[in-house]
Amino acid sequence: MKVYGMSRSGNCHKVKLLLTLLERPFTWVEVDTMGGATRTPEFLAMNPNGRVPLLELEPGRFLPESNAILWYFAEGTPFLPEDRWSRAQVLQWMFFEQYSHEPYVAVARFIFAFLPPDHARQAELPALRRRGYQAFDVMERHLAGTPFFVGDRASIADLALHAYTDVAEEAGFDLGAYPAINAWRARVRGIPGYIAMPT
Ligand SMILES: N[C@@H](CCC(=O)N[C@@H](CS)C(=O)NCC(=O)O)C(=O)O
Repeated sequence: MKVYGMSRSGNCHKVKLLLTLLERPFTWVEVDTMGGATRTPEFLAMNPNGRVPLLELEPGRFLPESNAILWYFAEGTPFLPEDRWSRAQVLQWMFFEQYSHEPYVAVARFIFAFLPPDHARQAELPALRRRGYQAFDVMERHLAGTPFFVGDRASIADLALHAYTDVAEEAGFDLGAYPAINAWRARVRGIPGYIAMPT
């Protein structure tokens, strides 16, 4: 199977990390997103939404959306609990990641670390960071009372939220005032087999 991705994308790294932790063999196809490779007719035929990560499970069978891919592979593994309530909580945090965290933290990182310093989009940074800190406040409050997002072992909710949180400094965030988040960051990094996203 193939994963089309960009190595410095947190959304893509989540998938690489889970497959690595599960020791599932896969071929990584590096996609030049900055060069427009996700918007070619060939790529849009695989994912009409023009984004990575994109799983090609077998020739011609595609699944986009990082968290959907995580869910697919986590099923039946320790990274997805079995009971219904815990599974709903895993989804709760994965939706939080995609709606209240990634659109601010990941986009701030993209603008700050990938675009030229004089780019017009730099003006978006203060608002993005404000919303990013709001997401970190929510995470801090939750993690003050639990080692992982759902229960006492790492799930795909942790992998989803860790991806961009662990590189938040690249977006200009200062996480010094978030001790519970920092302890959790270290806990996730300590999962046997963990690989970090290239900086
Ligand atoms: N909700 C999607 C977001 C994917 C996404 O935004 N991918 C970016 C890289 S992080 C991308 O492919 N950008 C290239 C483009 O928009 O053409 C997911 O979680 O997979």
